[in-house]
Amino acid sequence: MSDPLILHVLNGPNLNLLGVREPHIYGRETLADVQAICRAAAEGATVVFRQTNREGELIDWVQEARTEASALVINPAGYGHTSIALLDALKALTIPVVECHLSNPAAREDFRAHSYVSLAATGVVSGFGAHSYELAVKAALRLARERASQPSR
Ligand code: CA2
Repeated sequence: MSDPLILHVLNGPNLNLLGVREPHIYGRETLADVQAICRAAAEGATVVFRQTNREGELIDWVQEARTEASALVINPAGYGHTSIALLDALKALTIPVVECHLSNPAAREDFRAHSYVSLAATGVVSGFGAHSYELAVKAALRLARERASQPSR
């Protein structure tokens, strides 16, 4: 039997405030609700779900995903627009990486249109509120399954 898939879902700064402020942009769901959505979408795959307000901690977790996870979903929040260090960490990964956003940053302020994380992402899901996470989890696990079924080179 194939190994069970392990999905890491990482969340960057201020996402702990979800559901508390700016529901017109980010929706009414809390981060706990988003976590439940991810677990339901993962259909039995192990989900490691984390949030941090610290750039270094987020980078430590990306490095951990490199060796521990079958795929990564990351909402880098503000660090997606600013952090070359986060991009460097993501570039070291060989697993599928899906960038996920609640809002559609490209339709907001100009400074949100650029994402360093996108340069290392396999794909991006944005603009669907908490549903973005459901789509991102399913895409990441599908890519991980495809990868697992390919003969290793
Ligand atoms: O749409 C997204 O998911 C974002 O990653 C959210 C980030 C923002 O900087 C990105 O451009 C797009 C902001 C996360 C802050 O979340 C809050 C939630 C509720 C209240 C205040 C902040």
